[in-house]
This record gives sequence, structure tokens and C-alpha cells, in this order.
Amino acid sequence: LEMGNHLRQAMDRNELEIVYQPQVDCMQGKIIGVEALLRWKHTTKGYISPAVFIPLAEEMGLIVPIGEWILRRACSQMKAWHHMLEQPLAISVNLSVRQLHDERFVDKVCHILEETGLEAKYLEMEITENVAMKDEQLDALRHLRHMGIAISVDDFGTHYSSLSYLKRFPVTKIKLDQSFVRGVQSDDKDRAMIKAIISVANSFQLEIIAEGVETEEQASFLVENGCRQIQGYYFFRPMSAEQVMVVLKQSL
Ligand code: G
Ligand code: G
Ligand code: NA
Repeated sequence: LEMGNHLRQAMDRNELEIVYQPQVDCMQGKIIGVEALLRWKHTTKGYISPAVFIPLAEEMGLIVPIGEWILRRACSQMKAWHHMLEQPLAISVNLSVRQLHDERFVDKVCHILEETGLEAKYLEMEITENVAMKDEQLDALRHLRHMGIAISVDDFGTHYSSLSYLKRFPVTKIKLDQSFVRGVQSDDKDRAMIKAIISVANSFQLEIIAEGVETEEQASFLVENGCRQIQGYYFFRPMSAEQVMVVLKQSL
């Protein structure tokens, strides 16, 4: 409860930060996008993982203002990067299903795009497979998709309803979960799972990106099997906006 109160003040105290992890297309050999990841630098407890405070933020109803804050910041940052790039990149932002419960969410997103000047096609929203999504939230998601925003399924394959999800949801991209990638060298079943998920993406004509790629062997296996988009420590760790600038300038 105490941490919850601190979280409430964290935004005002500027304790929330965003780090950005570049995503690479191995065939083109270049950065195609970045994922925005939230960080909380607590004044006394130090760094707190979003895995800990996002569920708390959801419980306390703080995910709506926090989600709006990160969306505005990330879009504005990407627009700034676009000014110095020949080929614009996409920014992907994690969405909590709770944010879709907010009936004004779609309007807020429209407003943020207008305000920052970022074109909708350069915004991607990552959403975790969720069986509990109702028609209202699905409608909001469809609305966002119609605006031109890309929708990706995060942690794909780790929850139950993967395939029916793809039928019901306006999805454009699958994010292959890092738990499967981890087993590339050691586990036949993980390799089989990866091939199966890539095949699903192809069948549904969806893009696919692998998460948590840490080694050359993992990257090679993925590329050989048709997953060319890679996110992970092997190429880039999540980094500050300043560091992203340096990396982007080097790759121009
Ligand atoms: O980067 P990291 O390992 O710390 O992320 C841990 C988890 O927190 C991931 O599942 C990630 O999707 C989630 N996460 C990171 N940033 C955000 C955010 O801005 N909003 C939401 N809802 N989840 C986030
Ligand atoms: O659930 P989600 O996919 O959003 O989580 C992404 C999380 O994975 C973030 O916490 C990010 O910091 C972390 N991450 C990104 N790349 C790697 C990697 O190569 N290895 C590991 N172990 N974690 C990674
Ligand atoms: Na994510």
C-alpha cells in the first residue's frame, strides 16, 4: 500500500523513465523500430521493475495516467528522431488491457498523435494475450487498428488462447516469447514451438519478431526459419533516448 502511494507521486517527482530497445531486421541489416519500456527509479528503494509495479498500477487505477504519460512521451520522442532520419522508425508501446477499459482511450490516442505530429502508422501497441477481453475493449482495439496503428501480441504462445486470439483480434504482428528463444540450443520442443509459431504467423499473414535473443546461434536459427526481426541483448539492450540517438547516427 505504501509503495502504491509512492507510485502515485512518482509521476510528479519525475521518477518514471523510459528506456528504448532497438529492434533489428536481420535481412536488411538495420534498425526498424524501438520498444518503449518503463522504468521506475525509486528515491530510496532504487530501481523497481515494471513487472512489479505495473500490476500495482493496474490495481490502483494508476495505469491509465501512467499509460497516457508513456504514450505521449514515446510518440513525441519518436517524432523527434524522425526529424533526423531518412527512413522513419516505428515506436512500440506496451498497453495494459485496463487502458482499453477507459472509454476515452481512443480519443486520447488520437489527441496524442495530433499533438506530437507522429503518423499513426509509426505507432505500434503491444498487448498481452488476454482471454478476459470483452467486446468493448475489442472495439477499441479495432478502432485503433482502423486509425492505422499496428497491434502486436506480446509473449505469444505462453497463454492459452493463442490461435482463437488471432481470429478475433485485429492483430498485425506476433512477438515470439523469449522463453522459447532461450531453449534454441538445448530444447527440441522449444525449436519445434518456434517453427510452429513462425508458420502460424505466415498462415495469418502477420509479421513476426523474436524477443530476448541473446546469442548468434539463436539469431541464426530464427533467421534460417523465417523470423527475420530480432529484439534482444545480442543486438541492443534497452537504453536511454540519448544512447538511441548515438546508435541511430552510427547506423545512418
Ligand atoms: O523491460 P522489462 O523486463 O523490465 O519489462 C518487464 C515487463 O513490464 C514486460 O512484460 C513489459 O511488457 C512490461 N512493461 C514495460 N513497460 C511497460 C509499459 O509502459 N506499460 C505496460 N503495461 N507494461 C510495460
Ligand atoms: O513482456 P515483454 O516482452 O514486454 O518484456 C520485455 C522484457 O524483456 C523487458 O524487460 C526487457 O528488458 C527484457 N529483454 C529484452 N531483451 C532481452 C534479452 O535479450 N534477454 C533477456 N533476458 N531479457 C530481455
Ligand atoms: Na512488450
